[in-house]
Formats: sequence, C-alpha cells, structure tokens
Amino acid sequence: MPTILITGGAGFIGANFVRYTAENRPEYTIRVLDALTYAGDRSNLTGVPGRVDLVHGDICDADLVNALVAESDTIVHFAAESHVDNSLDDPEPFLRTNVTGTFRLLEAVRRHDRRLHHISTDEVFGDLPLDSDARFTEQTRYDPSSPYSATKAASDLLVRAWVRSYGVRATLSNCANNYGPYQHVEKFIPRQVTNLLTGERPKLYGEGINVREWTHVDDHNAAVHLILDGGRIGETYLIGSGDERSNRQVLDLVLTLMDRPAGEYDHVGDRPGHDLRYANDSTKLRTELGWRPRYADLADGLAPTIDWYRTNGWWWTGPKEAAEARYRRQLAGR
Ligand code: NAD
Ligand code: TDX
Repeated sequence: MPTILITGGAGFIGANFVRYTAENRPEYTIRVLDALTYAGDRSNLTGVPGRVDLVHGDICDADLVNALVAESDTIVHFAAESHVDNSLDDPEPFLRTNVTGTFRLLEAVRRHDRRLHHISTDEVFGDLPLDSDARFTEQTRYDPSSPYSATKAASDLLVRAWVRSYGVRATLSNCANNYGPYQHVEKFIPRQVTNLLTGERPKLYGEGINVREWTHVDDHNAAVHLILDGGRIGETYLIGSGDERSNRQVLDLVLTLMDRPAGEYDHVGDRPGHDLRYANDSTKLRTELGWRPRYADLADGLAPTIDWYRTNGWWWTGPKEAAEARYRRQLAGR
C-alpha cells in the first residue's frame, strides 16, 4: 500500500484531506506530520475510518522530516501558518514554517526522490480590481501583499526552483478561499457564525466590499487528488469554485441562513493592506483533469457548515476565546 505523508494534517484543510482520503482512497496508508500549533488539533482526526498515524513534530526538523519522507511514497504539504491578520501582527513564525519548513521538505524529497504536491493560495498573486472580470491564471505574475502571502509566494518559488534545478517530482496548486467543517474560528466565516451563536455581533472589516471566491474544502481536496493522479510534474493548477462574493454578501447570506435580521453586524477597522479581490481561472484544472466543484454555489455548502458549528460547540469554544483575545490585542497594537 502506498504511504501518503500529509503535513499539517491536523489543521483545517489537512484534516479534511485526511478524512477525504480515508473515505475515498482506501489504498493509501496515511501518516500525518503536524506541530499541533494553536491551529492544529488531534481531535480533528477523531472518527476517520481506518488507521491514521499522527506524528507530532515540526516540518523545520530536518532529521524528522528526512526520516518520514524516506518512509513515504507521496507527500502532500499543507503545513503552514495560514492567517493574514496574525502575519501582520507577528511575521516571524510565517517565515520559519512557510519558507524554512518548505525548504526542509524539499531537501528530503530531493534526497529520496519522492512525489510532492505543494498546497498554496491565490493570495500569492496579490489582488484584482473590484470593478473588473479579470481573474488570476497560472501565468499571473506573483505580487503578494501581506507577510503571509509573501511567505507562501516564497515557498512556491522554492518548489519551482527544486523542480527545475534538481528534477524534483512536484506539482503545485493555488486555491481560493476555503470554507467547511473544522475551519479555525479566527477565519471570516467561522468567526461570524460563532459570533452569532454566542450572542456577539459579526465583525466586518471596513465597508465589507472586498471579494473572495469561496470554495468548499472537499472540492479543494478532490482537486488535489486529481492532480496527484494525473497532474503534470512541474505544473501549477489554480482551484476555485467560481462563486465570488463580497464579504458583506457572505455575511448577509450567513444571517439569512441563521434566521437573523439583515444588517445585524458591526463595521470595524479595516485590515492593513487589505487585498480587494481574488478570483481564480481554473480552466486548466477543469479541462486537463476534469475537475468540477460539487458546491458551485456557496449557499449549498454554507448551510451544512453552519450546522456543523451549531452542533460542535465543544470543538470551538476554547479556541474562540483565545482567537478573540488575539484580535483584541492586535487591534490595540495597531
Ligand atoms: P490551518 O492553519 O488550519 O492549519 C495549518 C496546520 O499546519 C495546523 O494543523 C498546524 O498545527 C500545522 N503547522 C503549522 N506550523 C507547523 C510546523 N512548523 N510543522 C508542522 N505543522 C505545522 O491552515 P489551513 O487553512 O488548513 O491551510 C492549509 C494550507 O492550505 C496552507 O498551506 C494554506 O496556505 C493553504 N490554503 C488555505 C486556504 C484557506 O482558505 N484556508 C486557501 C488556499 C490555500
Ligand atoms: O472578522 C473578520 N472580518 C472580515 O471582514 C475576518 C476574520 C475577516 N474579514 C474579511 C477579510 C477578508 O477580506 O473577510 C475576508 C476573508 O478573511 P479571512 O478568512 O481571514 O481570509 P483571507 O485573508 O481571504 O485568506 C484566506 O484565504 C486564502 C485564508 O486565511 C488563507 O490561508 C488562504 O491562503
């Protein structure tokens, strides 16, 4: 049985990827490497069918990474510091995990000649104007805005260089904003849903005009498996549902789905350097690999996601208190 090593497999997308793989691809033996930072939780892997071997460790630990890669056939690299607001407050962990961590993994993959898929984001391209139909493509120039996206851009460029210079067998994907179960409560949708569930008013940055392309985590992970199976080595694939909405529209939809009055939210100070709009052209993934989002409409995936947060308060209550304390501290520090 091939062994798949999933870095960051106890975080939001990684844990959903573990679950998706166990349910749909039972031929894989699954191993997770995760540092269990504030964003990772063992319990995210509870109830996954079959056996998942969770190694609690750091992707910057060269010896550990080397040993785990040697024992794996395929590596899918999700591990990262992932939150833009945290990167604005304290960029250093982003440089360490996203840049040095990816470097360590690449060196191990090079030494043992293993297949790597690198998970990245549309944020590496910077942003698009609000009043246009332009979309990012695989050819768009990198132009990151935040410390987070700059470190993700650096990690992508390292992967590309290792492919070209050392013949490493790697593919890359840059996905749009994800949503779904197990997303950390610091992120936009879970933060607002859990605000409403705890009697707090949702918090909209600035006027809420910024646009994101919302993609269900299972659609992201289905794309990753298609790329692992049929993607061309050295190639990048953009992933996105096509469902673009302003933050205000997303919040209005959340309020409607939760039977709350329209406009029940606060405008708060804007994020510094706030990217205006992200939108991916995923034609390459659709035509070459036949990918289609199951949740082409955010509303279809959002309703079950809200239900998940409603029934899993035990999972998010502690992390929410910590995340809201971080937000208060970040606001005071600006
Ligand atoms: P997350 O913050 O929920 O999870 C990150 C995981 O990585 C956590 O389990 C954490 O413990 C682990 N981790 C952090 N530092 C580590 C280290 N040094 N060593 C080992 N493990 C470490 O993030 P997410 O939202 O699931 O994002 C996963 C990946 O997908 C990231 O690479 C991110 O850039 C990318 N991505 C995310 C989105 C999104 O909307 N969330 C969209 C596109 C791409
Ligand atoms: O309380 C909030 N209010 C608000 O208006 C928060 C937390 C966010 N926002 C806005 C900022 C963004 O325009 O909502 C939008 C989405 O914010 P985030 O959930 O922080 O996501 P974003 O910054 O777009 O980045 C996400 O998508 C790309 C992920 O966090 C990244 O890991 C991924 O690479």
